Amino acid sequence: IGVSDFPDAFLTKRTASGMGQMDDQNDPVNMILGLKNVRKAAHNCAVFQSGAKPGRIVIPSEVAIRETRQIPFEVDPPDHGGFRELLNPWFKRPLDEGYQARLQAIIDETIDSAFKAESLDVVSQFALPLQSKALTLLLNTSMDKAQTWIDWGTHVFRSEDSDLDSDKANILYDYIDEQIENAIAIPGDDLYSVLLNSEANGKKLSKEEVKGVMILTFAGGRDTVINAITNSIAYFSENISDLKRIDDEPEILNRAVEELIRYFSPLTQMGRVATQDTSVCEHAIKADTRVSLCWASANRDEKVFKDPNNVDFDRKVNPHISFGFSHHNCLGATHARQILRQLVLSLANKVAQIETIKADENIEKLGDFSRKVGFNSLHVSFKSK
Ligand code: HEM
Ligand code: EMZ
Repeated sequence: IGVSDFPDAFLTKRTASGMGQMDDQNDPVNMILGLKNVRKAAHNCAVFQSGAKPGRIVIPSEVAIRETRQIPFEVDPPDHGGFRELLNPWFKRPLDEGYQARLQAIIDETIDSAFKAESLDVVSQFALPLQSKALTLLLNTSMDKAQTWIDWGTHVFRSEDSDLDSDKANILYDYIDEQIENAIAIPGDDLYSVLLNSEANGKKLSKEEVKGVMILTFAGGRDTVINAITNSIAYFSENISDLKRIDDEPEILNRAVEELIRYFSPLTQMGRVATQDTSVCEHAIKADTRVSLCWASANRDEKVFKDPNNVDFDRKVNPHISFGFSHHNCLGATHARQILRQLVLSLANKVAQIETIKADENIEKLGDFSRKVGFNSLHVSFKSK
């Protein structure tokens, strides 16, 4: 199959019963596969909670390697709302002109160095550095911090050898502790300092709470963004006419990016813990067991999307839930969308051709399901116009 194909792993189960099952570290997960039911469960946070034990709603569960609660991700309403109120304005900064100009400089530099190389691995030499440099804007820290983050590799909790790498996770925790101490000693205008001097729900944030926000900011926006960038480049390598079309009709840019994000669904699923016996799709769910909201399956739901397996930049109505739905919808979506919009437009302006040389697909094993989520490496050669 071509590098730009991202098959729907959930079709059979979704159409047969609307539910799937997988085991994760001897803790079963009932996967909700249809869009309507995923939305309903995401909205019903009293029955399907996020604030169980830290790490339990992640699949694979991170209970064994993480004690710090990620904020606002592992907090339920009403406290969740107080944290969002504090964080929302900061995470909307990508809409500022100055932010976009600085992001453009990072993107231009990344594309120009790709033209200079005869070939390169998009994951490690394009998407990872771009994601890390762009993150300095979101945190409002200096650009020289990016190199440390690039050296951590694609995922901060997973490595080549292990899905749950506590040594790797500890590097991130220690780094954040150190940055928090620095911000206490010499306060600045970065996210650490701002959070250390803020209140949510009527209380000053503790160091542990600031750490919880920062772990999430590093972890949540990392492999998701890297996969979205890499997969878009894989797509355009086999569909260069779609890139030309964006150059000719830039007014379709935002619609095109939403369609790519729907099609790739960079975050496959996220869990919840049932607070009581309940049911989904006539399927019994026991109290204190996990369900998953399977965004990737919902985004191919044939009841909602016509020809769901086609990338269609003319799709006018596109209610995808790649960034989640309801209370916990993605706080980093403004930043992620801004990177993808500016990147895709710049590629459309500058690139004549992208030739794929070698691809190593990243296949997630989810019980009986196998899902292509991105690439471990993707070697390409860029030709400029
Ligand atoms: C939440 C996807 C990029 C930070 C979520 C959720 C999804 C998601 C599906 C909902 C989780 C749930 O309901 O349990 C994505 C995708 C991204 C992306 C597909 C890239 C294409 C980012 C970035 C950041 C970020 C760049 C920040 C650096 C967060 C945070 C939450 C979240 C903080 C939790 C919000 C809350 O609990 O209120 N994301 N994300 N994400 N994401 Fe993202
Ligand atoms: C968690 C998660 C957040 C988790 C919205 O998603 O992203 C995963 O990649 C991390 O492993 O800890 O931050």
